[in-house]
Amino acid sequence: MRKVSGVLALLCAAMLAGCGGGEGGGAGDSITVGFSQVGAESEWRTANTRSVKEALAPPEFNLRFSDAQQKQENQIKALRSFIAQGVDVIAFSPVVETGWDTVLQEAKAAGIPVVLTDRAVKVSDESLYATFIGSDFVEEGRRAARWVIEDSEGKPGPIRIVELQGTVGSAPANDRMRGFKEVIGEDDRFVIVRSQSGDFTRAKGKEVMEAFLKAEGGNIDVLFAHNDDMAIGAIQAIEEAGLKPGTDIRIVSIDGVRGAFEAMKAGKLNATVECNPLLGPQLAQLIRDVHAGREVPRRVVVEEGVFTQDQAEAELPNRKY
Ligand code: GYE
Repeated sequence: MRKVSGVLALLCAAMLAGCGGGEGGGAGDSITVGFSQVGAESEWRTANTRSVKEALAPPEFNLRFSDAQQKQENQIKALRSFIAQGVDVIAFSPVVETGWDTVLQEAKAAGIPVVLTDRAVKVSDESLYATFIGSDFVEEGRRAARWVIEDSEGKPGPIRIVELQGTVGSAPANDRMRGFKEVIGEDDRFVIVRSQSGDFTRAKGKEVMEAFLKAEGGNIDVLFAHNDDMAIGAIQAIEEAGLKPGTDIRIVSIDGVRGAFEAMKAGKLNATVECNPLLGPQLAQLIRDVHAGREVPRRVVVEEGVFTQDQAEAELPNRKY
């Protein structure tokens, strides 16, 4: 099916005809893309949405954007509606990893190629999507753990860690947890005493941290948060409990958004592992390629690093998200 639509796309291009999105498609020869976004849960997501919208702009693209508000059922509905509209390409960032087989089979049967962006899926048949562009979340978890180990040099055990997980069942929560555990488990001074989801939001991060503090008292050495927003929420909870975030409790999170750099500058967050949300331009290129029937790599990994407090002030003006 994909091959057929690729050939058709090439034919159309050769004829300079306006293939657009077929009946439901856009004007002229623009590529109609149905994009289903996770939601607006974090600073990362806001930057990602902006980047996608900027890159998939007219006249080249005709973007149909849908916000799933962190609910898989909304995403499935959006994908079905894109299929019904006969868009040229579907792109989406799946809120959770499993439960996509049926709707992706429907897209395949309709000859609409699917590009995954940001988060991965677990499906029985790999041919259900053309390519996946996103970060290596397992490696991000490992990086956070390596920072914790470095930061704890010379300290005796037990070093008590609490973990704020991302959305239950999401690729970044599953993978960051796995990468972190893998590395931290190599040093027996460390114990993860509590681990719970804060759904990648500030409000939930604060709420769950309050519960951690209540349960553990002052007996927490390190906080590992799966994203900066939850860390920022937790920082508030720590301050309200009369403790000093960044000092009494050492904190590392993931994303590297502006809010994290500001918190580091203020001495309240210790380190952030970069996760680049500016996927728009690379996504646009993959969509062009897939639409034209060109070969694309199965997996495109985004390059990123780690930043610490001492770098925050100098790096802040360079941050683009
Ligand atoms: O880390 C978090 C967002 O999927 C990589 O989702 C993304 C994650 C990101 O809500 O802030």
